[in-house]
Amino acid sequence: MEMTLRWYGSKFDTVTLEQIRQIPGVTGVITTLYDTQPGEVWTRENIRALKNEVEAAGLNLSGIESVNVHDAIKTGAADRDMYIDNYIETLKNLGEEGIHLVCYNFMPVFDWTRTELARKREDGSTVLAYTQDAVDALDPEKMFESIAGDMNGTIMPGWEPERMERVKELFEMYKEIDDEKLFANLVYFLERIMPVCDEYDINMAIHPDDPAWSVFGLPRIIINKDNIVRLMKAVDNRHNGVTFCSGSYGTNLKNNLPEMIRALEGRIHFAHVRNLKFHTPTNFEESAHYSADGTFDMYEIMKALYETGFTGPIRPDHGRMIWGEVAMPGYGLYDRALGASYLVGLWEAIVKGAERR
Ligand code: DNO
Repeated sequence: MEMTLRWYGSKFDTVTLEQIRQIPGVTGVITTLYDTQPGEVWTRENIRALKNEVEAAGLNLSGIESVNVHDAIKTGAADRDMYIDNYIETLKNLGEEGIHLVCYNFMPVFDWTRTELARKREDGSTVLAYTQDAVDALDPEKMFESIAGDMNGTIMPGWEPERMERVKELFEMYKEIDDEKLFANLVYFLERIMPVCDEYDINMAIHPDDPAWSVFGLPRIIINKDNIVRLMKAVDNRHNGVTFCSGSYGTNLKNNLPEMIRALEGRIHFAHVRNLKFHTPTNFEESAHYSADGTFDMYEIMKALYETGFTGPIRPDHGRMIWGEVAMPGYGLYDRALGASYLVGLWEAIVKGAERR
């Protein structure tokens, strides 16, 4: 396991590489080329520049989150092969530059969805939160405005203004797409990219849908054990793998997280580990990472990763906003640093406990 933090690049992040390097146990960052649009080919020069910048700060570039998948691929449009060719070119360039982990998602229109970005908790911290009632009351086209007001002047991945300007058009594109078609389009995409992943040893790691159910009537497929195991079998190649995100799969309380980790043994290449606090099954907020602050048993999650031989990067995920920090909601320094330290501590205890037995 390698502990990492997500970093948005010097142009977009309030957190610096120098700060990240000072978090005990954190040796790498997960990042992306934030200036690119889905469908564009990433050049080797740009990839190398990013890598050099990270390495000059004494950190590893441990993986990319995300190389986003163009909607033409997700909807299986007539021009999808051209976009898949571009994706393959990007993977090849990443491979040539020595990068072996790519996180992506296959969510239609909206990436992760929250209804509040600054819900106040009892201790005065603020957190991202979700209530189904708020989603049900909202016109999807207004979703962006409702999110944008709370972004603290930052641009949040998945909620880029260029993308949100096209919401109407995007909904139109997905009109005929149901879960089965989306699944078939995902399999088609994976089958086409596997040869380049095999050649360059690139682990593809699909991020689950967040929340793990359909929003605004859109299809959502990466939501539970059965579906993700089905995907692993449909394209049965180790390079077709998973980003295990406890906070996303965990939105559905029916998902047993340690059990899912065990069912995905050997296919989890990347883990996002965070906790949620539920008020009702469809009203939850993102708590501190610490088990007792939320609903999940973080020890059991880390132990399942350890026991299944997980060796990839882990990152703490969305943190609370604490100590007066102003940053991208969920992506400040302080609470993610606390989360990373806590997870590193759990891991040390698990490893030593196992070694002494
Ligand atoms: C939210 C993130 C997601 C994730 C993408 C992966 O904070 O977990 O935006 O990065 O869905 O492609």
